[in-house]
Amino acid sequence: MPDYARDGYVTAIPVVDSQAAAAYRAAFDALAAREGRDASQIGLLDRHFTDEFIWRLASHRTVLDSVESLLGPDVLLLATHVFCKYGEPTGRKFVAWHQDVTYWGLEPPMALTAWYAIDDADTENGCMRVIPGSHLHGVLDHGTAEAEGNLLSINQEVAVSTADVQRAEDIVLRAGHMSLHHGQLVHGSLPNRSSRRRAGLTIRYITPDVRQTERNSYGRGWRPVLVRGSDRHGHFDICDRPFAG
Ligand SMILES: O=C(O)CCC(=O)C(=O)O
Repeated sequence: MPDYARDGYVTAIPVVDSQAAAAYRAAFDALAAREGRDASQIGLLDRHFTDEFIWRLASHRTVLDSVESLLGPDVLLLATHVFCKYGEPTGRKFVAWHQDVTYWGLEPPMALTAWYAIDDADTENGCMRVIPGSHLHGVLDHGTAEAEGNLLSINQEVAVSTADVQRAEDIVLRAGHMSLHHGQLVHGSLPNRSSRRRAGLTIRYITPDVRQTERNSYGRGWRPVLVRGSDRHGHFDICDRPFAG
């Protein structure tokens, strides 16, 4: 079983039961139908401010309890972002090997991502894969991906040895479950070779001692929301909780 401190991730954490998972999936189906296929792949950024079901997941007690057990009592929701790969046997969309925090402009460069499975995610439909222990080497230099179809914001990619690729772990998740990974863990995902969609909601968290010293890879400042404890640092203009409860 992976250990967060040693491996940089934990996985197969149940968040909601299958009925609630189906309801969240239906809410995403409706959002994706409204936004269209292209936007739904990687364009749904920070929709917790406008789409209540995303806020409900990002502030879900079970998610936050797990996050708090790793980050401590004070937690800021930094961002949410859907990664959706539609099932197409010849599809090329993939996520190149990378670390989350490299281009986020944070100091210290520390964050944690919860990856909530909207759909079942498995090897065939391009689940996330991680290189255990790779978070222990600090922030790594990234280059540019050569292969076409990288879903990352600035086409970044970190070089990874064959030996590391061979020991990568697939994060197979049932809808309604989540994994958590360290912001410096090297991870990515292969194209979806199935006929099934693979959508996941990434939910990014930081602690309030972290500050933003540069713009992020979207050329903006972050808009954090306090979701646990208190902010005694005041590094950010904290946004209001977008929905009651
Ligand atoms: O959903 C994926 O395939 C990759 C997710 C990811 O790269 C991330 O959480 O930063």
